[in-house]
Amino acid sequence: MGKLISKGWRKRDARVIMLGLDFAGKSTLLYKLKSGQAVETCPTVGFNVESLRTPCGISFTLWDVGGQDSLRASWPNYLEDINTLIFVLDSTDTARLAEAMAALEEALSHPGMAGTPVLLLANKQDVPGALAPAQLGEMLRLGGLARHRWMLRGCSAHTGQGLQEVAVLCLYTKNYVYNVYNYCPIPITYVRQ
Ligand SMILES: Nc1nc2c(ncn2[C@@H]2O[C@H](COP(=O)(O)OP(=O)(O)OP(=O)(O)O)[C@@H](O)[C@H]2O)c(=O)[nH]1
Ligand SMILES: [Mg+2]
Repeated sequence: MGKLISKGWRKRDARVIMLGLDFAGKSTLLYKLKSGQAVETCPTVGFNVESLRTPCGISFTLWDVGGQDSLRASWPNYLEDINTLIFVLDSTDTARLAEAMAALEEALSHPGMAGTPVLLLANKQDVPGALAPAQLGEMLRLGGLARHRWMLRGCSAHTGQGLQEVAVLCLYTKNYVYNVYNYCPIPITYVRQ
C-alpha cells in the first residue's frame, strides 16, 4: 500500500457532496471554484456537478445538491460512498441557523456518513454583520459532529475569500489514496477538467 501511495495511485476521483439550506450559496461556490466568476444562480432543483482538478493533479467531483425544504428528503441518496461532506452555512442568516444545524444533524445520521470528514463553510463573510466562523464554531461543537473529523472555514463565494482553503479537502477525505508529496500548498487555482 505504501508503494501505491508513493506512486500517487488512487482508486478514483474523490467524491465530494455539498449540502446546506437553500440560499446558503452552494451553487455560487461551485461556479466560483469552476470559473473564478461570481455567477448569477437560481435555486437548484436536483443537483449540479462539476469535475475539478487542482494544478497538482488532485481530481475530485463536486456535487451541489438543492437545499430547499422539499428537496432535503433526497439528500440521503447522495450520501453513499462519499469521501467528504461540505456543509455550507449562510453566516448572515441567524434566523435559520437552528434549521441549518438540524439539517446537518439529519445528514450526519445517515449510515453512509460514518467516518466521513466534514468541511463546514461559513459563507457570505463579505456581508457586514455576518457571524464570524469562531462564533459559529461555538454552536457546532455538540451533536453528531463530535463523531466526525471536521473543520470550519469562513469564506465568500462572491469575493473568493477563503476558497483556496477548500484545497484542504484534498487531504481530508475518507478512503482516498493520493500522493501526499504532490500536494500543493495553498494558494491554489482550480481548473476545469
Ligand atoms: N454577499 C454574498 N452573497 C452570496 C454569497 N454566496 C451566495 N450569495 C448569494 O446568495 C444567493 C443564493 O445563492 P445560491 O448559490 O443560489 O444558493 P444555494 O445554496 O445554491 O441555494 P439552493 O440551490 O436553493 O439550495 C444568491 O443571490 C447569491 O448571489 C456570498 O459569499 N456573499
Ligand atoms: Mg443551488
